[in-house]
Amino acid sequence: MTQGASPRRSRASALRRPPPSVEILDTAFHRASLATPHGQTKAERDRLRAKLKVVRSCATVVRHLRLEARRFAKPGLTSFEQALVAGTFGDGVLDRSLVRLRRAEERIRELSRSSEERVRRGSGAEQFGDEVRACYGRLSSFVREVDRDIVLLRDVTEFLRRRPRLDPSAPTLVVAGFPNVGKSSLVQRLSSAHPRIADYPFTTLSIAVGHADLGFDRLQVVDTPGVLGRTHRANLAEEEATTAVGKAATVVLFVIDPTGTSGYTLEEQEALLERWRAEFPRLPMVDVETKVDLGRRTSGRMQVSATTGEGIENLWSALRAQLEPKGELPPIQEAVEEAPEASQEEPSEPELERPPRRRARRSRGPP
Ligand SMILES: Nc1nc2c(ncn2[C@@H]2O[C@H](COP(=O)(O)OP(=O)(O)OP(=O)(O)O)[C@@H](O)[C@H]2O)c(=O)[nH]1
Ligand SMILES: [Mg+2]
Repeated sequence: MTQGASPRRSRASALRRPPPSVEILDTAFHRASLATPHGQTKAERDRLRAKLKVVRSCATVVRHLRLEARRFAKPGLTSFEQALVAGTFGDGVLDRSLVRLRRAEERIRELSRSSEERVRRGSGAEQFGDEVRACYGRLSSFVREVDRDIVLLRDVTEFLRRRPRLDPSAPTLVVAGFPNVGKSSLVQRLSSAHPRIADYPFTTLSIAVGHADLGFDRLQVVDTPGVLGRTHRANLAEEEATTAVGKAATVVLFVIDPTGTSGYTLEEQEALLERWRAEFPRLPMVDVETKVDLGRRTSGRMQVSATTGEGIENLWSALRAQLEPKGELPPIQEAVEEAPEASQEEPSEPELERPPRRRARRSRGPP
């Protein structure tokens, strides 16, 4: 299982590094210094050199700022990613940094325009030099003002890079429960994931995903860190798990270890299950007791063993019942109904001339 990047630790190490503005401005000024103006007279060349310095340095900085924010450009973060980031870095922190970066970009564009204009109207190498220096000075302060925002964006980008990208349109089973109860072992049984499994709490520190073929759909199976039943002072790993339950799950598989080997009592685990049921009333929650190979008991609840595979078929049936599409016709049904009409259409002239690959794709019906 992947270890979650601790934002606190990454922020501390970021403080030891030089601020991002140093590197960004170095690159911008270096690029600007490579300007080789052409012109008939020295005066023309001086003016053009000053103009190139102003425009290039500003453009390079804008490009850098855009790169820093590219992970958040359209289509943007999913609502689950937004909730994860808010839970870890604070509510609205990312948005505020993005706004400040956009404002800095606007100011730099304006600076570029006004400095270029002053160079156009000015005369003499000395005045050009003054304009360039003034522009560099303001550019430097604009970039320095967003140093903290750039560090934040880098931290968030790195944080998200270490988490799987969940497809928001695919059915998602979130496997959750107390620490050390056997969640990752079950995720391994149910999906393609190979999480880290160990006999101590908080082996899993951040979410991970595996996949399973439902026949009618591809299921995302999400492993989560353990959650202790406390209502306050949850650690970041616990918050991440709760966010996955609340924001990513189509169905939750709540894993209970009744054997005591996890170190947590049945009562505290059941209390968390009840709390979540009350908190997420419309979210289907399948509860299962695991480690049945260590001891059987009468509980009325489904019992499985991730170690021997006992009860896994039953568990799949219960999960399928929750995951199978209900109610409205799924989109595929509409496509089947529309298909005969579409196939009667005469292809137009240009379509007949299209390469075979294009035609083949058009004629392929729904599976
Ligand atoms: N006997 C037995 N042991 C199991 C079973 N499932 C898990 N275990 C053991 O329980 C311990 C914890 O398993 P994990 O799958 O890492 O539990 P987890 O809930 O993911 O733990 P955290 O990530 O720390 O929250 C490991 O030593 C597993 O080998 C089971 O069905 N039977
Ligand atoms: Mg685990």
